[in-house]
Amino acid sequence: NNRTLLIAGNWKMNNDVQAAATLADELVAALDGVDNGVEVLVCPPTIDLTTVAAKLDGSAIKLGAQNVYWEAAGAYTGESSCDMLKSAGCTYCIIGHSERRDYFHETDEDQNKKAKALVAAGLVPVFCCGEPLEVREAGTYVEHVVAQVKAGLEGLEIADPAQLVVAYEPIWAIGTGMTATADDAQEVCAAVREALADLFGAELASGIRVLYGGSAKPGNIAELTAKPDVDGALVGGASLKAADFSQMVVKS
Ligand code: G2H
Repeated sequence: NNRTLLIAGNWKMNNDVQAAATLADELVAALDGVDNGVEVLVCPPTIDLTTVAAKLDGSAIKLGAQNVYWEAAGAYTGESSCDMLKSAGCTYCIIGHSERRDYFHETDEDQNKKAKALVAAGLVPVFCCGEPLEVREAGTYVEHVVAQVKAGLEGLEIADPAQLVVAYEPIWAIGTGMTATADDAQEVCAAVREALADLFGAELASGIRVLYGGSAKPGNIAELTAKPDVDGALVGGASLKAADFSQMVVKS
């Protein structure tokens, strides 16, 4: 396929401003001279964005946020708008992470509004989906994930496959050390691509990156990205160490 692999780091709620600056410096140094065609993205906490943006200036590493609110401005205490993220240097934004859905009660409808606002602002959503353990065990995980993709992305208007990224993250594999096998990842990533074809047409769907997330690390990234429908990874724990994260870029 012609899709550019994407290795995306999701720092979650880790690293204060000083620690973020240090990690960004380390990443720039570790990836200096690495040019294997893999796109690299880091998504720090909102409070760290401008500091990390300054550190990444001049490098090929892209910057993304972990959350956004869909309104343009106003009385929404604690939130950040698409234009604010853009002004801080972001080109991507994670939405619909299972931690946001579980701990902050975000719905598919919320993700749909966020995705539309991001695309309208020229930012690329990294739309997360994935099933909990009980759904995996019940065997209905493909239907579960396809339903999330359709509800979250219906009515989104894109003209170029680079305007959207989807990350399949089985919840039972997140931060648990339990990675889905590469074949598990491939099965659901292929189903996600079929759902994208239903939404956007086969041609656009064939160009949209579908990532795997959930305990991705240097030791399993090559096997994952070797699969035809796995176009990279959304990396949590292993993105917090520059040596591990840069290894994942090199091995992809
Ligand atoms: C899944 C992933 C990053 P981890 O949440 O989004 O985290 O790699 O720590 O499982």
